[in-house]
Amino acid sequence: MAGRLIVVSNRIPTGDPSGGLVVALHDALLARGGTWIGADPDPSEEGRDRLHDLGNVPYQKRAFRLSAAERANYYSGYANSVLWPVCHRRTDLVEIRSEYRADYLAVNLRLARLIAKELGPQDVIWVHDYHFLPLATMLRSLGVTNRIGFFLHIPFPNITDLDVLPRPKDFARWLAGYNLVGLQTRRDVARAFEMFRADPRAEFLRDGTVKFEENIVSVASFPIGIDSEQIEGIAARADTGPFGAADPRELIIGADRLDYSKGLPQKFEAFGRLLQGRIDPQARPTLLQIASPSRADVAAYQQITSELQAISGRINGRYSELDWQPLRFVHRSVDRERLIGLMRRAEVGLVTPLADGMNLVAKEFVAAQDPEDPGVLVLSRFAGAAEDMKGALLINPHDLDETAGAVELALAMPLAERKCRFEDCLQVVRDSRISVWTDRYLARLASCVPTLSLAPRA
Ligand code: ADQ
Repeated sequence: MAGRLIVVSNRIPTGDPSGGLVVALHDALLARGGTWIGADPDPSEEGRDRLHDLGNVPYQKRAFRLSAAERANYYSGYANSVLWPVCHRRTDLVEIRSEYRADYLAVNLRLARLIAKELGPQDVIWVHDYHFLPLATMLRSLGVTNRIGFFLHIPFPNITDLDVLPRPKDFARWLAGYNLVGLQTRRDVARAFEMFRADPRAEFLRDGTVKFEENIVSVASFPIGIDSEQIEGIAARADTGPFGAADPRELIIGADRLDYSKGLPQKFEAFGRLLQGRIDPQARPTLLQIASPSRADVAAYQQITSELQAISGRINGRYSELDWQPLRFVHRSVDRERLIGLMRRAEVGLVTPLADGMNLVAKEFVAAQDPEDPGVLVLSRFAGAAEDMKGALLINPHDLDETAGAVELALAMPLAERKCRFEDCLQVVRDSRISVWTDRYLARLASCVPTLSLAPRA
């Protein structure tokens, strides 16, 4: 009989599960029983030697505590000021400090010890994202032979960017502690293989797995998705907008976490280009950019916020009329149903990341459309979602004219072509729906070669 499932993620949901990934993991835990482990949102020095019970659900939810210094060094520091920029091809933003790496390792080791204490022999561990890269090697060093899977939600780094890390060779060794490394796209898998090929400690086996010292790791792509049925349902009955009498004829929507990887300055500038070259000023296109606040304690995020305020001020100063503000930059989270309603109302979804693991907004925009009169998705080639979404208008977000041209094309696109592109995209969204993703990943993990022997390692 299959053992329990242990899910490890930085954030642990409190309250009722909502949102695709949270619900999918919740369902997997309900089906198998187990424990969801995440960081306690409130920093505290107390009780760091145990996991704290949170909430009453049919499976356990448990939190590990971080001190304020650990939160700064492990989370804002190594995870978000080193690994995040390295994986998103922004090595210019990497901030290296010895205490970041020291606390990243210390937090992971403490967590490994807490998990090892509670583990049953058949339990399967599923670790999520870059906050926990070394967790498997640490569990192995404590004698754990259970199946351990890892899923990286963000892009796999370019091999040359790994050299920016304080100890570049750690990356491959940490990943090799897992039985299965799941990545978002086939291109990510190709980059991971390139890293292993360049490493003398790694050997490719005939079945495509990688033998790394005493471990055997499988690497495969599992493109993450959304609960498309749920979003289609919400969109069909949603309130489509707060605009009232000022309802724009042409609405372009953007919704992103406010992050430098999302290409927001490029999006704003491309929209400025579109206004500049616009033949029909009567159409009054409006870009509504909703950007949820994120990681405000990291300097690079404060900088991007000021930059966006400056660009939107410049564009609005130049093109606004008494009754028309072309660029609306709303710096807050909005309620999910309202956001889906706005996506349905929009003629164009504009998604412009410079690097992105998948980008769920692109998939949500598609699922939210009215099948009888769908909007058009304009999507960066650098989002993982672009690998399969051939019905979108794919752009290079660095090329402002190309982006502006694609938005023009989308706004003028005849209904028949819009429908055809939408149907293509919707098929991709439905095929990659989140429940399929969870099942595929866990089935693959169950079929991986088990870890049989352990050699002590540093
Ligand atoms: P994110 O970088 O957070 O996720 P994304 O995949 O787009 O990026 O997911 C964002 C989620 O937040 C979406 O569900 C979206 O609707 C919601 N959202 C965005 N702006 C919002 C706003 N202003 N108000 C309310 N909700 C908002 C990381 C990786 C991605 C990967 C996902 C999942 O960076 O590449 O797709 O994990 O693996």
